[in-house]
This record gives sequence, C-alpha cells and structure tokens, in this order.
Amino acid sequence: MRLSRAKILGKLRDAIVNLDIKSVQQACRAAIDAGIPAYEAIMDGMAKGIEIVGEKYEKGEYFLPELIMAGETMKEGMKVLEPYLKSEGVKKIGKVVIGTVKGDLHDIGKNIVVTLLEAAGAQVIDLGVDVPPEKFVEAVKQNNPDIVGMSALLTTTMIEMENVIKALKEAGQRDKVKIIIGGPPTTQEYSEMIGADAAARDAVEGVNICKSWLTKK
Ligand code: B1M
Repeated sequence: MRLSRAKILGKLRDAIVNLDIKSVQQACRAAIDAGIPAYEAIMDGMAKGIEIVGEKYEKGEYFLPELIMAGETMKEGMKVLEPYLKSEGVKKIGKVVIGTVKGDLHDIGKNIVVTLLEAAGAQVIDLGVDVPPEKFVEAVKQNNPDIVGMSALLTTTMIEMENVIKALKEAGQRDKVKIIIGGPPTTQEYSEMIGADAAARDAVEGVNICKSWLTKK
C-alpha cells in the first residue's frame, strides 16, 4: 500500500519527536522513494519534528538529553537526504566562508545551508561551530571569499555576529565581502543594526541571496 505524502512526512516528523534514531533513515528513504524532494522531506518532515522537540523542551517535557538525541536523530536522517540535495559538476560561481558563531554549537541548519550552497555551485569553506571572530578574519584573509555567512540559534550568541563584523572592519576586510546572517533569532532589522548585508529566514532564501550576489559579481 502506498502511503500519502502527508503520512510519509508525518512519519519523518514523528521519528524526530520520538527520538527514533533506528527508524529515521527508513522514513527518509520512504520519502525519496515516494518522490518527495529531499529539501521538503527535511523542512516539512524532520524540521517540523524538531520544532515540536523545541516546544517540549520549553514546556519541561523534554530535557537536554532529549535535545541532544533529537539533533543526533536529525543528523542520521540527513545522511540519507543530503546526497539528494547535491548536484555534481555544477560550474563554480564563487566562494563562501561560513560558520556558527562563538559559543553556539547548533549546526543542523547551517549544514543545510552549506549543502544547498554547494549544490548551487559555491565553493564553501565551512568553519564549523563555536567559531570566534578571529577565525572568521583569518579565513577571509586566507581564502579571499565573496561572502561571509554566519549562523546563530541562541539569543545569547547572536551578539557574536556583530563582533565578527567589527573584527573584519578592524582587519580591513569588511568591504571585500558581502555578509549574510541566519538562524531563528536573527532578523532583517538586526542585520541592518550590526552592519551585515542581509538576513535569511531559511536556507533557500539564504542561498538565493548568495546566488544573486555571486551572479552579479
Ligand atoms: Co538547542 N536550543 N540548546 N540544542 N535547540 C534551541 C535553539 C532552543 C530554541 C530550544 C528551546 O528552548 N525551544 C533554545 C534557544 C533559546 C534561545 O536562545 N532563544 C536552545 C537552547 C536553550 C539550548 C541550550 C542552551 C540547552 C542547554 O544546554 N540547557 C544548549 C546550547 C548549546 C550551545 O550551543 N552552546 C543547546 C544545545 C542543543 C543541542 C546541542 C543538544 C542540539 C543541537 C545539535 C546540533 O545542531 N548539532 C539542540 C537542538 C537540536 C535544538 C533545537 C531543538 C533544534 C535546532 C535545529 O536543528 N533546528 C532548537 C529548537 C528549535 O529550533 N525549535 C534548540 C532545525 C534546523 C533545520 O533549523 O537551525 O533554525 P535552524 O536552521 C534553519 C534556519 O534558521 C536557517 O536555515 C535553516 C534551514 O531552513 N539558517 C540559516 C540557519 N542558519 C543560517 C545561516 C544562513 C542562512 C539561513 O546564512 C549564513
């Protein structure tokens, strides 16, 4: 019996909510087999589940171990879906240095942005998580990128984005790059306030903004 799109996405969502690391890959494969695009399986399936996990954490129904397990379960699912986000042999359109800012260990969303940027033809230098301003500066000096991307999920770490921009200015590197920020606490207003060039609400918007900059070069 063929399951409907809604049922398949529901299974993906539930695999995350139930921290079901054993079944998540099977649910991801079922989505691909049913012709659901990988990005939709992530955003309309697994990411819906992780939103619920976040709500449960806020209500005190889930605690840190559940948060960790939900992250691990989502990463396990990403192993199946990520190859479907990629496209081989795309013409290189520019270079992006990206990282999650200092003090912040969240990387699931940032990793989706990285994969989509690569699929769009960008060469991505991924600095990982908990990246201090000086590491961004060093990477810009070494790689001469077109764009710097920063991700933050915590209201307490988003302030580091401003520190990175300040450090780039002090090193005389700010005007050589476009700067994009992303993650739930960031907004367009915040981006303007700290002197970034754009804020993205989601990975697709972020990649579209980067593509528009890179193709205008
Ligand atoms: Co954390 N956590 N967490 N967590 N965690 C949140 C963010 C939280 C909202 C949960 C909650 O309370 N409801 C809350 C933050 C509250 C706040 O500051 N406003 C929180 C907290 C409090 C914490 C700790 C402090 C908990 C503790 O220790 N007591 C701790 C902090 C650790 C640290 O970073 N120093 C912590 C730890 C963790 C884990 C490590 C256990 C784990 C992360 C695992 C990992 O990433 N490897 C984790 C998780 C899983 C979450 C939730 C549940 C899910 C985050 C996620 O992966 N979302 C999260 C609750 C929630 O988000 N509802 C929560 C899915 C992902 C696809 O979305 O990352 O938003 P997202 O990315 C999107 C967009 O934002 C955008 O594109 C992506 C796809 O569309 N985007 C960009 C992101 N970056 C971008 C960059 C761009 C463009 C777009 O351009 C450069």
